[in-house]
Amino acid sequence: MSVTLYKFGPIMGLPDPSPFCFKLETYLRIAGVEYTVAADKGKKAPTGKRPFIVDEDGKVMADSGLIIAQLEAKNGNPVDGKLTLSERAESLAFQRLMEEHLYWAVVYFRWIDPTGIKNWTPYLKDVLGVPGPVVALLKPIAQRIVRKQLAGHGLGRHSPKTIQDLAITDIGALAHWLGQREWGFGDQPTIFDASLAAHVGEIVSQTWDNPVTVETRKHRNLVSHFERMMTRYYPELRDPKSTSTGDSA
Ligand SMILES: N[C@@H](CCC(=O)N[C@@H](CS)C(=O)NCC(=O)O)C(=O)O
Repeated sequence: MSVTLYKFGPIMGLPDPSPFCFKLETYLRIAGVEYTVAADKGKKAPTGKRPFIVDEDGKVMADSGLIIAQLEAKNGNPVDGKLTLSERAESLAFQRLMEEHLYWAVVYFRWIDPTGIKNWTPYLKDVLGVPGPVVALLKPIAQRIVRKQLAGHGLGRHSPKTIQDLAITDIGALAHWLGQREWGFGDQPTIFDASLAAHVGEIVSQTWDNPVTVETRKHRNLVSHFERMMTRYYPELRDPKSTSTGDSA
């Protein structure tokens, strides 16, 4: 089985600026699902969000979590199959923490925080897949949309300091829970690890600092986990001479 993956594209030493694209691609690599990254950047996602995939039968699937659930079911649960129901519940709860809460703080610090948007702007050409002059037109529109999304979520109604503190609290909980374990559950990475590496990676690989990046980098266990995942699943990004894209462990 081979699928076509629609994502944004590599940036800041990461496979993608979106933690959802990063998580899904990592899952594909953990599970050994063959995939190609779509060259066509313009194709619209059914939900309007990336990632999405098209399978061999032309079936379009959207949302990283739903795609992973479908691929897991189809292939006999190769990645999370060994987890107990209680472990799956923990994994899900932490993914929700990262994806439905921590993620939005990162969005705030990229798109709205004045230092963030200043440093984020040079990447927009690649992220949005448009020429430089179009970025100038799209940036205020994108910022307006993001502001609305943050207000709708609720996080954006807080002060920058509160958003920062909430994000740091999430990171602290993740760090405390992971402790000195190599992986979230057992002796192999699972979907939880794909999600953790993606969210921590987006923060610690950011090319500019803010209190959230600074505090996150202090959690050496989270940084080491991210680096372990990168070394194992993205050797080509760690060592540009390597061309492998699979599990190199
Ligand atoms: N729950 C979705 C979230 C995907 C998502 O939020 N993608 C963002 C990038 S990080 C996106 O495509 N945003 C474009 C937009 O909102 O217009 C998933 O897990 O795939």
